Amino acid sequence: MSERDRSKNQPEHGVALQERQEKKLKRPRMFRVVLHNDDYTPMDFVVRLLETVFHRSESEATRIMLHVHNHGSGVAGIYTHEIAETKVAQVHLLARKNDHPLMASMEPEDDGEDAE
Ligand code: TYC
Repeated sequence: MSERDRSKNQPEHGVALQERQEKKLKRPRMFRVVLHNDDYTPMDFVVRLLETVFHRSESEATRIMLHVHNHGSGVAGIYTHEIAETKVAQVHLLARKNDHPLMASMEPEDDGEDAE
């Protein structure tokens, strides 16, 4: 049983309880930003994009690019809905500006809660 599950059954106190009850604090839903392979976008363009838009190190960026190249798609990063949307838009803008067909999409992360 996870720490989070255990803590559900235990009394909270002080500010934590008050915030949870009054402000309904919940973890935001998170979304994977997925890059898709194509035959034309240069590998070094994808690596630079992973470094600049997704703040990946050169070795992480290279690993992710090669994963996409070899498997068809791969996760560039995991963000809240608004940030994921912005990242997808940035990928498409940068790609089109440079005449590359690179595609990105977003998909919901499992929230880790059991089914009701
Ligand atoms: N397959 C591309 C090539 O061989 C490289 C590439 C990698 C393209 C990842 C898109 O999301 C991508 N030049």
